[in-house]
Amino acid sequence: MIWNEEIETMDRAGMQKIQLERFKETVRRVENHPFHKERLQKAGVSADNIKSLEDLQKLPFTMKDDLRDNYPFGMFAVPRRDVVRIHASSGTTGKPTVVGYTRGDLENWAECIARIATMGGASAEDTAQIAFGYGLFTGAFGLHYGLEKIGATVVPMSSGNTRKQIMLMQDFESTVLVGTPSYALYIAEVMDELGVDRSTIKLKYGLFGGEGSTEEMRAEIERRFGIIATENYGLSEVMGPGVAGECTHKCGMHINEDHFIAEIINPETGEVLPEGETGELVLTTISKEALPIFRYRTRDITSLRRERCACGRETMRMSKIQGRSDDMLIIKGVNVFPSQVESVILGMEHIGPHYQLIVTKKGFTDALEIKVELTDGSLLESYGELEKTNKRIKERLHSVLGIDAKISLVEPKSLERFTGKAKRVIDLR
Ligand code: DLL
Repeated sequence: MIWNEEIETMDRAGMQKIQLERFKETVRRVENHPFHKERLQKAGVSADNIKSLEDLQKLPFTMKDDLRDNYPFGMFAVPRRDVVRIHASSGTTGKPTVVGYTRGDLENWAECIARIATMGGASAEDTAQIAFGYGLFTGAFGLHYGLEKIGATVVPMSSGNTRKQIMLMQDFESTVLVGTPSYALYIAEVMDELGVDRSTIKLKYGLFGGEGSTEEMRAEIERRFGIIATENYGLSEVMGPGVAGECTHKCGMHINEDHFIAEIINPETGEVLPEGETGELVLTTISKEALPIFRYRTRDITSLRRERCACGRETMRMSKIQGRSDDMLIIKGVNVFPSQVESVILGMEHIGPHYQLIVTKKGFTDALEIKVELTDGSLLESYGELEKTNKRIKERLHSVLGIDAKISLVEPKSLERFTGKAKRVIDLR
């Protein structure tokens, strides 16, 4: 099923026409906004002189700091009375990043999610249990209204309270689970602990996002629940979830291109890269009223491609996020993304899908320790087996990533579990 056939299967020329019109409209709306005015003038860009989508490249990037510097509402481009919702992303230090929505923005948001939910298999027949945290985070409210729009029965369970989560999943016969992949995995684990009979769980689809996950992690989640798991992507600064999502063919996330223009840049030089190359995703909103943003540097590393998908959609697709440019660890000069480590350890015998990376500095040298959870605690009693497992992980990491790491095999269920976004890297340098 395709939610918005006209838009999602529109040919390139048609889509680019919409993009150009909306880009111009967005520029027109902010030409007198203090933050944008100066930047547009400096770049020599005005709504009247934009000729093609390439003109976007004349504009400077917008960074997270721009939002922080204008805390809380300085980036809003409409009068406060027109803002009907506010969200914020927590951030690790200091003030949160605040984002706002007009009524029109909320309608577009629900539309974007309706498309993504439909792509991922959901329909009016489904009961969707939302296990993202409700609150300032965009995840829960974002998915909520889009799922309601398609007519699904929404269960606003929120994150946490895992036993109740499972009970309601059984009693309400939820067919769609919405949350982070790491929380899904945790729910599956608690189901096992409680000895829940799989036939009492009616789940068919999982709509997961908010954090990265590898194909190996997806396979594990699909196997444990017996569902089709798709992922979706977004970030609060440009909307929240709803930027892009996978269809059930699972070959890249379809970007809602009539609302966002995507570019890929070299994160070091800022140069725009040709299609297909891997780099940092940069997003421009072309329908947002309350908080329009030009060329927002997401820090997320991905690549874009355009071929028509087997599902019939023509929209540009982005590959799985390989990591965030600010998450990339440089260990003894080698670039390492936590997702690469996840790919290496998942699927290995005796090893569960839970791990933690600890980076330290000894003198001038970086050291990486990877704590990996065993699936079977009895292995801890067999020194020989432990050594063998340890050696296998070490060798595989070395051959795939070219780095040496200390591997610590730890007891089952001893590493932290997450009900929201997982934090798997501790950098103590
Ligand atoms: O996480 C929005 C969202 C909620 C998307 C629920 C999808 C589902 P923020 O809290 O602002 O917003 O965090 C945005 O999360 O820049 C990525 O680094 C990461 N992220 C989100 N989705 C994915 C994904 C929401 N599918 C940041 N894969 C982004 C990898 C993701 N990373």
